[in-house]
Amino acid sequence: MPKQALILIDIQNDFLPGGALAVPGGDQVITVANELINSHELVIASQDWHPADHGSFAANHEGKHVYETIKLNGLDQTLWPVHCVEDTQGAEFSELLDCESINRVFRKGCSRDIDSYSAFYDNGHLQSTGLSEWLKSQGVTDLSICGLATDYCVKFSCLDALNDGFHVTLHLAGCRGVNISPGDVDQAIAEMKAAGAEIR
Ligand code: VGL
Ligand code: ZN
Repeated sequence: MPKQALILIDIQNDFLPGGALAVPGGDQVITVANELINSHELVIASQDWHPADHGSFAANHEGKHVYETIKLNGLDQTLWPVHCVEDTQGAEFSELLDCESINRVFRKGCSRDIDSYSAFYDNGHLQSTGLSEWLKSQGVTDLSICGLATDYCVKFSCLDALNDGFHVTLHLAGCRGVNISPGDVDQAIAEMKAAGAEIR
């Protein structure tokens, strides 16, 4: 028997207009997310949750700028503005999101020395957040995914979900991307589709 769950990726204040790492049109995903919440019995949310000294922040690397790429413990790392610092308002879910209906939250990016775009594994695939194991323990087979940002956390979450054997439907109306380079979002969608995601 198939069993469905909804995964809301990083619908947090810092990724919304006015936030530290605002995704263009990011606020437009909220109504779509709330509709999807209404049509799913099991709802999971990921939360980008960084210590203030996180290695993905340009401010923590002297002379480095936002959007530059560095090596962080051997991995390519894009540098970001300080965002989603643990226990700050920017890390909280939007107050417009129907958070009462979220069954479980999985946090990621909590270790200083490695980033975690995916809600499932860090960028080095060294550590699991526990999400995959938990979904399997609940008998979940099919995932609906929406949130922020299409070309980072949504993409890597989708790819990991497919890799772990889940059937994935990506809800495009509930996603927005950063597009540091024009075309990044389109390329991310193509990658998810090629990996087996159903695009809706
Ligand atoms: C994200 C960049 C840095 C995301 C998180 O949620 O897509 N992007 N941290
Ligand atoms: Zn982050």
